[in-house]
Amino acid sequence: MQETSSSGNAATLDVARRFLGADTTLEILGFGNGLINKTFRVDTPEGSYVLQRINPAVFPRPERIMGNIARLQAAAARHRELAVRLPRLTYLPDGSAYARDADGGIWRLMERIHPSRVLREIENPLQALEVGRTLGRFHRLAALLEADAFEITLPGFHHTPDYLAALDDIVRAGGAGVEEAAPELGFVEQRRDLATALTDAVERGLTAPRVIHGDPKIDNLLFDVHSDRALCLIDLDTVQPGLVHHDIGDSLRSCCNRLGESAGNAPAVTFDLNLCEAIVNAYAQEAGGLLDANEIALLYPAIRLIPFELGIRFLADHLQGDRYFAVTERGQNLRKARIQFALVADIERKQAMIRRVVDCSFNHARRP
Ligand code: GN1
Ligand code: MG
Repeated sequence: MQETSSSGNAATLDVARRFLGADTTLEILGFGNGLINKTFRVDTPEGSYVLQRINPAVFPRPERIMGNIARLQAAAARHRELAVRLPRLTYLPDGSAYARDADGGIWRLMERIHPSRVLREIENPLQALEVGRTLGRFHRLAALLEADAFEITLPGFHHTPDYLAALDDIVRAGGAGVEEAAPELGFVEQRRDLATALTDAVERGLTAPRVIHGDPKIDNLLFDVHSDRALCLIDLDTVQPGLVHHDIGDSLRSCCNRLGESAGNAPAVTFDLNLCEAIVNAYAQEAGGLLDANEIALLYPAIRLIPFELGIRFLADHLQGDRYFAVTERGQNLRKARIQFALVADIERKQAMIRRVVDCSFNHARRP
């Protein structure tokens, strides 16, 4: 997470004091690069925290998030051998894990994992290995839990056909921007079938929901400041039942695009096979045993699908006037959509090699 300069307002201060005590000296700063929630850093003489207002327009039942995080934390505590670190929550004096503000918004206060750093891009193979290892560990812990015991925090999240249907509706309604986006809409049109790759697989019983992270992009993995070791996956809002394929696809679409999600120039975007190999290898070493042959066969489709889905989400949001993903200027979500689609195109070019990486990694990991 990177610090920004905006400071907290009176309401933010009030909420922070409810968690930390009315007399605590504290300093509040804007914090992080998240696109959905409002995030602040709160420093007190005793410690440093992350304070977040969960975006109620995105998460219809934000209190459910806190229940899921508590369940995951309890599991991490029961299974210390897996050494999955999660940010600790601070509770209100009445034992509640969240505070409600005058507008009904929900806030939470968490430990700031410090010192730590966020990588702008993966710098070496060891860091890539850490990405795969950390996600694999997280999935091993999550696999010990009943997916049904976890609440849905974000209905329809990673349900690609719904995102495609929403885009279709927007296009059908017409409006400014649709014409300009013709090349991107054409790109989507040519790949319409891809949207159902994972939902169909679930219907056919080829894979099933487990507890997942939901958003394991590179910004959500904290690294040690002195070494290449990963410390902790953060941003647990989307911990809910989903497919491990969603997480693996999301991690790879984020980490293997070295130019990042906002790269200025879509044609230059590529999917880095070496990074993919290191991440998938480490993941398979850690969690390969969780996936059966059908699920392994679904990994390439998932790696192609998740950037496609995110591209559709960015594109739809652009056409709707940037209501969901925060932007600093008009056109940003369209450019981000182009970048995701450029990534999809490169993944398609590298299909045979990606499939080979997946097969070798998982076969190797499963050999006794
Ligand atoms: C959003 O808010 P943030 O930055 O953690 C989004 C993810 C996207 C990501 C793209 C709840 O995550 O699905 O992959 O942006 N989260 C939600 O950067 O929609
Ligand atoms: Mg998030």
